[in-house]
Formats: sequence, C-alpha cells, structure tokens
Amino acid sequence: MHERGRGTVRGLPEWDRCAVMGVVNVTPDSFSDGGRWFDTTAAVKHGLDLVAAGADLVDVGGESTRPGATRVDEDEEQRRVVPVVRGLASEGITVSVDTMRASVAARAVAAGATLVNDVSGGLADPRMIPAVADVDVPFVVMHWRGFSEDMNSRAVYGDVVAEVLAELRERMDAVVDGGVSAERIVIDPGLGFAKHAEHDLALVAHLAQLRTLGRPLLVAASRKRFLGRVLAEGAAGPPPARERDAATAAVSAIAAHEGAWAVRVHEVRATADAVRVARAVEGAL
Ligand code: PMM
Repeated sequence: MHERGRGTVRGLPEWDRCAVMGVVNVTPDSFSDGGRWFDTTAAVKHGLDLVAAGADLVDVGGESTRPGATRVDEDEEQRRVVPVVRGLASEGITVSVDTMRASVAARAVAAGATLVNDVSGGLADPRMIPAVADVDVPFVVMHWRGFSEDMNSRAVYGDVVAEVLAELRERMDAVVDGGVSAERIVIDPGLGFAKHAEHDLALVAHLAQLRTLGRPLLVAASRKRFLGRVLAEGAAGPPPARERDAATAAVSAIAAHEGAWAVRVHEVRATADAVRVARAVEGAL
C-alpha cells in the first residue's frame, strides 16, 4: 500500500500489508501475559508459535511496563532477553528487542535482533541513542512521559493528538541529531503510556494525523486497559487481559486500514486475519 504511504524501514523486510509483530514477554509480571513464557525454552517456542500463527516479526522484552511496575535489574533483564533473541534469530526470525536500556539493546543486536523497540524513545537511558546509532539498526520511537511507576499522573492533555504529535516530532529530531538515520525510525503513539482510555481512543481515531510525521507507524493496542474499558460498557466490569483479543484484532483492522506499518499483538492469529482483510479491502478500492 505504498500509494497510501505505509512506509518502509531501512534494514527490515518489506511487507505488502500492515506487518504483525508478535509479543514474547519474558517476565514474571507483564501486564497481559506475564509469567507464561518466563523460561528461555518456553519463550523461544512461544515465539516460533507466533510466527507459525502469522507473525512477521517477534518483539522480545524482559521488563514489564504495565502501569505501576517497578524496574527490573539490568543483569536480570539481559539474562531474560538475550538467549531468547538468539534462539529466535537463529531460526531466521526477524526479532525486535523491547528495552529501555542501551546495554540490553546492544547485546540483543549482537545476538541477532534487527530492531530496537524502546518505549521511552531514548529518554530513559542517555546511552540508548548513541548505542543504536553505533549498531545502525531500526529504532522504534514511542511517545512516553515517564516510567510506569507514576505515568498515570502524567496523563494530562489539552489536545492529546496535537501534544503526542509534537512530542513525537521532538523525539524524532533528538534521535536523528543523535546519529540515528531517519530512514531507520518507526513511530508509535504509546497507547496506555501516560494515557487514559479517552486519550488512547482519540489517538486510534486520528492515526492518519500521526502518519503526517512521515515515518512508518507501529500501533500496540493489544489487551490494553482502554479495550477493557470499552468492553466493560454494559458488562459487569472490564474482562481480564486475555479476553481482549477480539477487541485487539478490531483495532488491528482499523490500524491497518489507516496505514499503520505494523501492529504489536500478543495473540497473532486473529490479527493476521485482520491485516489480510484490510489489504484485500484496500486492493478493492
Ligand atoms: N506496550 C507495551 C510494551 N512494549 N512497545 C511499543 N513499541 N509500543 C507499546 O505500546 C508497547 C511496547 C506494554 O504492553 P505489554 O506489557 O502488554 O506487552
């Protein structure tokens, strides 16, 4: 869908539709699937299963960023992430590393990761941007206002879309000034990070505006609180995270239709179908 400008990322394969990024959280306490893949062998197998289900790339993370989470120790994060990255990369899978630490990013890249996904957009670790520039791999710049411990207090916006756009533009400039080539950048609105449900929904409603930043867009709505809030309407309360996959796939279809470059999801199958339906519909335009 080049005519709609999905965009390409130098150093990554080109897909003819919105790509599907499957999530492997190697954490005991992740927001939505924590504890299930907290072992190298199980985590690698889970990544392979995600690819078999239709994932184009796999995002491996060792630190939970759910609201209120405290930080994991650096050595522990490396121990969790690096062997899983190595195991998946050695199977020929395109692997992304989800980390806010330059040291973990560098080791994961040495182990075969080809994309660094930093939810802080390079803000959490001053060594991150130079490290990414040095290894010269693609970099996800997500909208972020602070660590998970107290991020909800930063969810204050006048115009969330305009502010996220402006803050992302600032981060993109800083990343490029730091030596990362612009063609390597992917942007991400950071759904659920210092955002309440109404902010997340407004961002999903205005993905086209984020596309004006001129870089490929990653959308990560999977199982997040705002979907719980949407599904809670008329029900007894929000369903647990693992019961939000159909809602996640609905966002995947919307995001793909709006020109997202990739969607990041825990349950791949339904989203793999959603992005294919979006491509077929675009093809019929
Ligand atoms: N969200 C989480 C983790 N990593 N990475 C990007 N680029 N964007 C996100 O929104 C994002 C992320 C938190 O979700 P999880 O704990 O359910 O994986």
